[in-house]
Amino acid sequence: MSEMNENIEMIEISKVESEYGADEIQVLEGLEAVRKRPGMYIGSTGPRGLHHLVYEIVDNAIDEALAGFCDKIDVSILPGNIIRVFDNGRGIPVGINQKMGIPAVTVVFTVLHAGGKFGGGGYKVSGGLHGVGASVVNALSEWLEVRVYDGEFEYFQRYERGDIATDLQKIGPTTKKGTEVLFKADTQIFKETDEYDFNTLKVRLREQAFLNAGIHIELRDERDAENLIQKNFLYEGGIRSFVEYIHQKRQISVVNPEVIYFASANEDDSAAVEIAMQYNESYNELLLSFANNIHTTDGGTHEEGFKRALTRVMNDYARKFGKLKDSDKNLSGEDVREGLTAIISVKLKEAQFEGQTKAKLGNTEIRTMVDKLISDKLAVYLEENPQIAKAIFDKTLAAARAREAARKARESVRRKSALESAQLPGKLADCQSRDPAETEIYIVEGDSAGGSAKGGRDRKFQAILPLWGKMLNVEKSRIDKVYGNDKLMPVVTALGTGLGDEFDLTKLRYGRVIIMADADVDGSHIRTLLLTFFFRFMKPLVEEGHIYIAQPPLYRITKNKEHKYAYSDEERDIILGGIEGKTEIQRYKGLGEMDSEQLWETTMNPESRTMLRVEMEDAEEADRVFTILMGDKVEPRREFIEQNAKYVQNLDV
Ligand code: TTJ
Repeated sequence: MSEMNENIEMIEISKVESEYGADEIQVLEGLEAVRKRPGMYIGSTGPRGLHHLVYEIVDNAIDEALAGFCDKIDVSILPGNIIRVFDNGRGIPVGINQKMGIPAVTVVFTVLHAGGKFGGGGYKVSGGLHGVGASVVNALSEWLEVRVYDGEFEYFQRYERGDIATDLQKIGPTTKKGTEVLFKADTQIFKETDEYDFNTLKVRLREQAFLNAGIHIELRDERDAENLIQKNFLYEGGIRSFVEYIHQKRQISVVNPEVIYFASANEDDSAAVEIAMQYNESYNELLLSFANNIHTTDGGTHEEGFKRALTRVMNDYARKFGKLKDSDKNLSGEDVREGLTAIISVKLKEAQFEGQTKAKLGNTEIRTMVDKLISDKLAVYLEENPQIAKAIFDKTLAAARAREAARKARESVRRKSALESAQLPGKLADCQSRDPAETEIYIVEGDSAGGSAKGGRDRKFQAILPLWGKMLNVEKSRIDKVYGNDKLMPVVTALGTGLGDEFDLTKLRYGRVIIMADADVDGSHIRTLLLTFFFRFMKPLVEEGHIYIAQPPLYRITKNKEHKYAYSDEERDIILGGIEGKTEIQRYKGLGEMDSEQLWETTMNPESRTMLRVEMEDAEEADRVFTILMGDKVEPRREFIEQNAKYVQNLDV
């Protein structure tokens, strides 16, 4: 202990104090901008922005791992929602940065847009380029502490709301190596919440571990001392493991047993491409693309190159080996991607992100590079593995035939509806207004509930469509089945948008589409069916927040002919606790038990009702959820129900 104390010395910065003071003013101005307009730097000050802080810091540690100097990253949520990130790399340099005249580590945390690239090293390709940097996190933290261990000494500095609170201190000798950052998000900025969601961090860090093969990321939730949670992610297989994981998680059988994997780098190592792909028995395509470890949700040149080359290689092969006859049409892009899960990960020096959300890759050289990789390698792979090629082509050719059948079905429906002059379904009780800004349609299961809804609605803006007919499990169906389905077609006609490739949101006849079903197993089934259907074939409806779930009450509590309604067991108990004397409790088993007036009052009147808006935080996650919901396995369905609250957010409309 005493030995340690002798070694503690303050870093001498008095010499540069005056210069430093001048720099400081500049620095403060820089970070003030972040605090003034946090949204510009982290997107939002809601939960998303809050979690972004963690990603931003972790990105720096991943950079160090990509540079080859670190193989373990620890991320912990500590009590009080303090985040700790540690990497066992070289440690952020503590020497005086020539340009700024202050320690490099201080520059990293106090100068806007300073990356982690100081002095030698220089990464070939680096992630984190999208990052807005550690200084932004610092600016938006009530406090942030950094500890650097360079194998000889430990250093420490603390900041408060971006300001230097303690100058860089040399704490004492150490044999440890690495960088540790602790920070507490500032509740003056994150007014909505400062609480981290373990699952959100888990999903993101797992993804990063898949994208960076061999990096060990450990996530711990230490907020509840009695219930410590820990997850470890380390995938030697990288994105191959990612594809395997997706199929395992969704419990879909695969067509080619081994994930197909190709990789290449260009000559000067300024760009690298990796692709992992595997076909499965479903009809869904899942293409995930990343540039510098950033999920490019809007695709871009890497996806374009992949799709173009895949379609070409598959057609060339099909022609060469007689899978297609001369008279057959070419396979379409959709055909060759049906049931395909593919991950494309590119890393490049100067990634250009385009579009409104900056989630689309723009570098044109990447299109060529990905195209070439697939052209070179996939053709060879298929020729060398004829068994696998056969399994894949059986599937692809079936997809092509089904698409042709769907086209015919669609045309026949069109012809019919042209004859019937696009008649609305007979059972639809339409509303008077034609303005989607105010109209809503209730899709109601069951004829008696439909009757009550028709009687109780405000016909000016509320339309009612009772559902009847046979259930179709859309998860297991292609679009051609939908055209012939007597339960779903009235929904399609009533909404007016068309579906699939032809979906047109501007034709939507009602601004709110409200699913109203019983709070029992059958009701839950119809809700799931409709949600899956909307997700699969009318995705923008979900994305743009047009889908709602009505919330009918579970109980009616009566005292002296006065009624109160409870929408949960909890609410029932609260109401009962506040009433003295004799009460009568009715448990509603179905919507049909309510008369028109009750249904209006409890569930349909915008003044008094509560509805859930279906949110699609993340299409990919939602897709997974829907797949699991409609699968046959019981376990993942239970898991979904436990997490359900995440996707459906409470909303008073
Ligand atoms: C830069 O080049 C010289 C050796 O150190 C390199 C560096 O900056 N490494 C580094 C930074 N490792 N870890 C970080 C880092 C880790 C965390 C958790 C947070 C931040 C901002 C940086």
